[in-house]
Amino acid sequence: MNVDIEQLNSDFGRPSQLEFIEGEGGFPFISITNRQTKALISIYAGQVLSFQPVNEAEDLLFLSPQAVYAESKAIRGGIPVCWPWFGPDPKGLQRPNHGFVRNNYWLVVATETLSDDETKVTLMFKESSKKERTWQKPFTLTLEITVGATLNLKLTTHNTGDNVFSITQAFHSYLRVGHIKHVQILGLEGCDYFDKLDQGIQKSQDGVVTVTEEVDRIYTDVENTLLIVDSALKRRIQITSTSNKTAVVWNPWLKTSKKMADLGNTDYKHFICVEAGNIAFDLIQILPGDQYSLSANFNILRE
Ligand code: TA6
Repeated sequence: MNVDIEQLNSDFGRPSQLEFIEGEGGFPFISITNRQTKALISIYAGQVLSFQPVNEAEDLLFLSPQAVYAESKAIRGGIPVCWPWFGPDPKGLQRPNHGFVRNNYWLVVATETLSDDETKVTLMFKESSKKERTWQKPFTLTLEITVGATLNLKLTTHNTGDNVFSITQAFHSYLRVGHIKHVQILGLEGCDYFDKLDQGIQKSQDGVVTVTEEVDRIYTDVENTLLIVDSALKRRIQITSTSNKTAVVWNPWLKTSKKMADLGNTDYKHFICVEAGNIAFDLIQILPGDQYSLSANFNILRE
């Protein structure tokens, strides 16, 4: 797709806060700098790639140095949006894992300077944006990204057709950590989870989550606040979400990382995916004319 960076800047640029630039692979990126934070967003995939408050030495997010920036591919890292299904194609039609909006272009519909401290970008994904022809439900999908002292995402699905449809979805956030062995995830204690690495068997979380091997779990009936305690970077990441009952914890560890061309063999030590979403049985039905919003706020707390 041919995107005119100059035109984007003239239509949506925000002097001294927001600029469109040519990013990796020629993709148009949105570069934001305000009094609180620096951030980078890819219009392709509608994906936040970087968010770094001014007083933070490290980014909130992990972005793979080996990420591939090419049409039809997903970008490894940041916060991919999984929609309208999470995980493998629910119909087994071999459509892409995690849906089709993380590997297509979105549209910029608005940018706002909320204050010297806060900048907002609104992206939209419409039926016409997709190459996917097998999911024929009339919809619009809006992603509002607010970049300030914290990062706020709101994903709204609008059913513009005459028939009900169902979705699963998630913010597949790759959170940067100092070292995976010094990470604890708080807020999932006592929750049940489906262990995707053990035939989807349902298990119960005993105590806080620590990661010492590959994990891929769908936690159910989760609290809306999760805390990732990183004693190596001496910080905590608080995720506060609304409208979701499920969350995923994923780390590929060494063996699976080795099979992934867009991830270095030892990168798994430096991120944990903690993903707020409506996943598996947390299927969301949207009636004609109705809309549904999933939100997540990411806040770095200093020890
Ligand atoms: O969120 C966890 C997960 O669904 C895992 O099963 C794992 O495969 C991961 O996402 C990455 O998926 P991707 O399609 O981006 O390679």
